[in-house]
Amino acid sequence: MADVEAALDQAGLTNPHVREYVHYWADLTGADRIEVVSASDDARLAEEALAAGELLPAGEGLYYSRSYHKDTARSEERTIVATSNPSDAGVYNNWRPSSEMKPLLEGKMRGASAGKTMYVVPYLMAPPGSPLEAFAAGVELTDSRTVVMHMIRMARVGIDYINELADPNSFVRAVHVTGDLENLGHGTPEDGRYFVTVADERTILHFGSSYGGNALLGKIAHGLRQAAYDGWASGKFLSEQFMLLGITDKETGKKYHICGGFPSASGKTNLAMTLAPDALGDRYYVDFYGDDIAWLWVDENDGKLYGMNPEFGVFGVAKDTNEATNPTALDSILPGSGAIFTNIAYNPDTHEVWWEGKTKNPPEDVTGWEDWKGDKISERAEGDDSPWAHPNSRFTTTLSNVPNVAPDFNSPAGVPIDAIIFGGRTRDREPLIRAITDLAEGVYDGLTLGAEATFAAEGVDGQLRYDPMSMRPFMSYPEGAYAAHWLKIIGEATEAPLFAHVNWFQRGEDGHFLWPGYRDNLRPLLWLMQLKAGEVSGRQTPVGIIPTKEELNLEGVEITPEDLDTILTIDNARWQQEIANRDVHLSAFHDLPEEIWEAHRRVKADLEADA
Ligand code: OXD
Ligand code: MN
Repeated sequence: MADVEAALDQAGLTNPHVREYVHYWADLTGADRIEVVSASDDARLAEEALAAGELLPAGEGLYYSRSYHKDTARSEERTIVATSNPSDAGVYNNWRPSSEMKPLLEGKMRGASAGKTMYVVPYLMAPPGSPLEAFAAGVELTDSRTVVMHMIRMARVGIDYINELADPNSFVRAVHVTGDLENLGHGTPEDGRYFVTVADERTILHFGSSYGGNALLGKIAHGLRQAAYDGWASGKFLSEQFMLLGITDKETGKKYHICGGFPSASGKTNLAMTLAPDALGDRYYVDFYGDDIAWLWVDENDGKLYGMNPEFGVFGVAKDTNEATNPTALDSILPGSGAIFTNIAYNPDTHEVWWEGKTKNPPEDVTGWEDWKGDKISERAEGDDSPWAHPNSRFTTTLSNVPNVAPDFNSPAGVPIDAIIFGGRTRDREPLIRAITDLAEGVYDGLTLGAEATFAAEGVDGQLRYDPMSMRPFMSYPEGAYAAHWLKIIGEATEAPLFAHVNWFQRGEDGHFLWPGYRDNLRPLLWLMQLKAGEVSGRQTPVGIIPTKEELNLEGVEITPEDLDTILTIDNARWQQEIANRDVHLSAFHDLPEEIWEAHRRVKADLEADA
């Protein structure tokens, strides 16, 4: 049994509530040793992890890890939000009573860390001094050293964050126990994995995974699910799966901040880290703030809407990250950056790494190369063309490694938000950009965000898999209340942000993408800022304002006049089909505010009138 007192004393951990919490879980999980961690322990932890074979060297100051082969992604079916109030149940939050979940999780975790070290990871999901700091502190207990190293990159980690809390009892209790990964019955009726956020007790209990999305509890479980619940319960803020970037017009000196949500595989990280297209680089500069989470609030003094990224790092999908799609991401994982790669292909002889899309073709000489499972490429059966890297393989790096990280990314004040964008992924119907000036219509647009099914098995062709505000897997309270909370928070701002819906993915009949995408995606955003500044007026349509051809800055873009017409046109018939689908989608949410239904009816009527 661990000597908890001695470990906490030695680390100087004085917060009595944290001490009590560590005691409780050390006893319950049966961990052999307790170690309190700060970011400054990283180099030692890395040495230990390399010596233990948990990490492998991937170049100077770079690390490679593999997770268990059935443990490579977030598991939405095993993720639960529990509270003591049945009316907290929504459509997506997979609500269960906490009276059922807590004993179940305690049962699974009892004795499950025997023989292991329990690391105590005090963290802050906010720049220190943030007005939302009271919601940002947490202490993750984990029995995995690689999880600790990921946490050090993804959150601000250190003992001072919890010793010096204004309210010493106000921190998220986040317990992670890996479990016996090979015997958890993944995907069977006896599946033993449970990822539970006990939201009204600010307690997170995750059992049965060591993969990032399930195990780095500061990020999704706290940073999104718990924070969304806290934001609603306190009435103070929103927590959304949003990227956040800044655009500076060097000519005028004006700076704009845009945040927004994109369903997965819709290019959110690439947009967040984008650079200005070459032709516009002399005039515009793009600052990176965050690629995955934004907390939004209205400042009590100036009444403006502010946003900040609560994270400290990037846990990015590696697949298709390359010089063309995301050069800044590549620069953030160079030797010396401390980046950790997970589940990509690895060469133990040369310490090189590779993933699909890093280069056009995989390394020609396959000597030494292993796929993400550790199987030798040279020993693959004839015709085996399965990916070398897992499609959800990742790189983990700190924000400060990103070359265009905003100079004020760590500022406690956050940044004023000029626009909120939603990015769908649809092969037709959705124009390049449509701006929405009305708050309820903007929120309605976010609630009807989605991506089209990528292959037949996932859904019906042309029909969206709705992903409201890109929060479907992270919703922690009912959708009707969620919409009302959005209307309340944004409605309190003295200057409403502009909303917009963007789509980079329209295709021609032969399947080609109509818009070049990537760095050129900055162009519609520049138009949006001009619209906000009253410099352009666009063309009003039933579903928002779209740019005229003349208004979009297309200097240096290769696009045919026909393709440009298509991405700046509203296909009324397809839109009316979509409206019928939205009727069904929105009807599933109880207590949806009347303003949202009104917006829906207004858009529907306008489309009918315009047909
Ligand atoms: C996610 C992530 O799963 O950000 O969305 O990792
Ligand atoms: Mn995400």
